[in-house]
Amino acid sequence: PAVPLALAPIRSVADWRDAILAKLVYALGRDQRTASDRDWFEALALALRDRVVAHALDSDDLTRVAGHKRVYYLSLEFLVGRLLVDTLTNLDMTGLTRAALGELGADFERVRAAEPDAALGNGGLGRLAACFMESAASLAIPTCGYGIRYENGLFRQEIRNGVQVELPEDWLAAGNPWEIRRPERDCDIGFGGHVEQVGDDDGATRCVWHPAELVRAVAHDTPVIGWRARHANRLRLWSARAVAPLRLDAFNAGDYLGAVADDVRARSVSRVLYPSDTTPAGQELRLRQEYFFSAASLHDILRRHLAEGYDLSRLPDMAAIQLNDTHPAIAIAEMMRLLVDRHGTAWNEAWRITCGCFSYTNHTLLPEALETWPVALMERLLPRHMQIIYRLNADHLEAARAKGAASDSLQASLSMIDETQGRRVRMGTLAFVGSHRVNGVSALHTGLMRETVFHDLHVLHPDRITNVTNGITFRRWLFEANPRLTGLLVDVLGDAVLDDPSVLAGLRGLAGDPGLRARLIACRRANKVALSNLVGEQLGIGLDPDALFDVHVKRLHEYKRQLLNILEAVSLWQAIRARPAAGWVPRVKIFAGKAAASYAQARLIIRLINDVASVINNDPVTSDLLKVVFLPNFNVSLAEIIIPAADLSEQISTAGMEASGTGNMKFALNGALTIGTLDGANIEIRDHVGADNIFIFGLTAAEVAVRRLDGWHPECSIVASPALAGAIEAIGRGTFSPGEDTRFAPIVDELRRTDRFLVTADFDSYAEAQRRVAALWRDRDAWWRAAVLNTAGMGPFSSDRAIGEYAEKIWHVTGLER
Ligand code: 26Q
Repeated sequence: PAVPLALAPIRSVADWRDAILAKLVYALGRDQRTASDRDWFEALALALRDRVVAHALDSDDLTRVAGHKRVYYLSLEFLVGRLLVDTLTNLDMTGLTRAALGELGADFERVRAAEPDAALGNGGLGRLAACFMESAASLAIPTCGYGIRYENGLFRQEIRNGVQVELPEDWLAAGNPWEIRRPERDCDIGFGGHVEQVGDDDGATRCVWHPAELVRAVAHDTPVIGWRARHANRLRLWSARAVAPLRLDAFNAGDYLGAVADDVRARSVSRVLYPSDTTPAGQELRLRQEYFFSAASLHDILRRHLAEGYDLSRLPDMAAIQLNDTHPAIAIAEMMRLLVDRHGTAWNEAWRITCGCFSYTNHTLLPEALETWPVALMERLLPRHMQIIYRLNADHLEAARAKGAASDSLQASLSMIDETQGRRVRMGTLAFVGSHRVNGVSALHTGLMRETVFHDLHVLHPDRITNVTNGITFRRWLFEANPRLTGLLVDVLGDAVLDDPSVLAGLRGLAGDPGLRARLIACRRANKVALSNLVGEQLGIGLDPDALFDVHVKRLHEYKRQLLNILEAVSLWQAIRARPAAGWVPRVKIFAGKAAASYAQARLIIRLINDVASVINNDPVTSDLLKVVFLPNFNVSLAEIIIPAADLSEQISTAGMEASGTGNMKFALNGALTIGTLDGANIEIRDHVGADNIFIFGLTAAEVAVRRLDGWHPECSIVASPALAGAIEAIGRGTFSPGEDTRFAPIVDELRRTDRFLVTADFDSYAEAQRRVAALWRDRDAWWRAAVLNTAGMGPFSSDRAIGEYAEKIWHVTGLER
């Protein structure tokens, strides 16, 4: 390239200080003497963005010149959180920035806190996408993430009188200094209308779709810099607006609302993130979101491919397109439409190209969470895509018949159209059939995919399903969240631990080292003091940093069984009250997490936790021994404070229901011990940290399946367990809802009558595991030995390892060499 793209490195604090100040004055028009923390954050982010953008341009250029394959990660969610410290860490500019801000009279910690937390995701799936973006950049794999730039991300949670209240989160209110508008990348996306048949009518020949409505997709890029600034990628998020935002004729006639009505309707597409994780909403707006961003992204991918001078037949060599769950599965039909209708590609060749590019990650087996769309809705909103799906389905069922899957029941189960509850399109089947690889997110989950939901498709395509166990980026979840532990690890293991997670295994030989132990204890204690201060400020509850911090933070969902934990807390409280001097281990039970607004039972569990907390925390008999805390508004930034302060990590889902979990990895990496079921990645964590260093309890996935088949009754478990019966009875009698003993009736009834998530079945086993926890806690040496062995075993759970596996097994791409 003629222009040197990479900026000269910053050599001194003075240089960097002046660069930040220049942004404050010239880009923002603010005065140094009156600048707020937010102003400084913006100035700093803009100065950093210059440097990251330079890297991104450079990386892109290199990719193009080398003719290197690119990865496209399509995800309706990117739960990125704050980007400031992430960027500073990867550019190795944190120390410099502290000093520069100091010279400018600004405080680094307050500037850092002024950045809003970008919550464009619900939980695990969205955070996985964010970790993957960071790892792909760190491994120099040319990758572009595509998603929606929601105006309102996940709601802000307040707790009022124990009840969850949802408030809109306005993360863009003060502008977003990280992103760059890319008007030259905008494109128009159609909806509705009719299809003009050009050839014969089997759906396999060229058609012209005349949409009734167009929505403009507006591109915004956020550069993503990798570890040690090796490479930079971009996250391209689309926002929606009308093609003609203002109807002047209506405006001039005095119809001010009518003049902008089209724009309001168009903008609704990128207005808000669907806040229901795992329970599909089923509304038309969701399908519009899915198609809107899939179509804009594919348009962009094909445009780039053609602009770089390649033939469409070479697309599978140049582009790997990963579907993060079925949410973007409509992209498969859109790819066929673009190839066949727009570019005149023959049907079979178009299908070869499509399957060669696409792969699909499944994140759940819950039948109610597998997306299906009513055929009637698809026909109305995406008529050409519905035709294409019918034709793909006919080809697919014909191929199945040829392989012997000819019976009516097999054909019905394999079909892309579900005829059992009205006619609905099975997006999971479309994604499976149109992908060359389909992956689960943990070994157990992948096995269950083969055996259950995708069994028949798996028999048809036995090499398609593969496992890639999830991972987390150690930059954010260790280096940034826990600088104390990171410093200690570097002291003990050397700088190599920063670049190679397998170096962590070197800790194993030091598990009994008293010097290391003392330093680990000091570091954990400091993290616990920091969390205690936050709890004191936010809730006015005083915590003892020497108590065992027992932490359960994640989305509220019945299968994640926060209810099991709070029942055990109630029963523990009753036991302490009965024998206050029995030598109890002081414990703080910490909860945090959001419930989908429409999920009544999950909201009620939040209320129960808060109501139990107010009774227990005000009981003078138990006050030194047991506290219960519910921290409101769990998000990425709060997780970064909570996780390094945890002693015990609660991962207690009903076995077979948590596809992987990634919080489990974050805690164990930071040295918390896990109490958990044999579910998702817990199993692999046990294998790597050692069965003696994790508290496993409860039914296995196979035993859960048997129980459900046999039709067990929760009353048997309750009668057999006085501790459980006592806890349920206290809740039912209004101990935690004085004057309103029916408040928790839906919970008590569910436990006594159906107990779909086997809380009662696992209660005694869980309580027994908690006693093992307390026993080990008393043996300080043994506890810290186990803690060291947890951190030591977590190398394989780096998202660099996960991305390396995707690159090798699924995308067939390598890192870019410099
Ligand atoms: C679907 C349709 C309509 C509206 C919303 C949705 C929707 C949204 C989000 C469905 C599911 C989700 C999120 C799912 C999720 O976070 N799954 C988690 O993915 C993690 C990463 O693989 C796993 O570790 C977790 O086990 C899994 O629960």
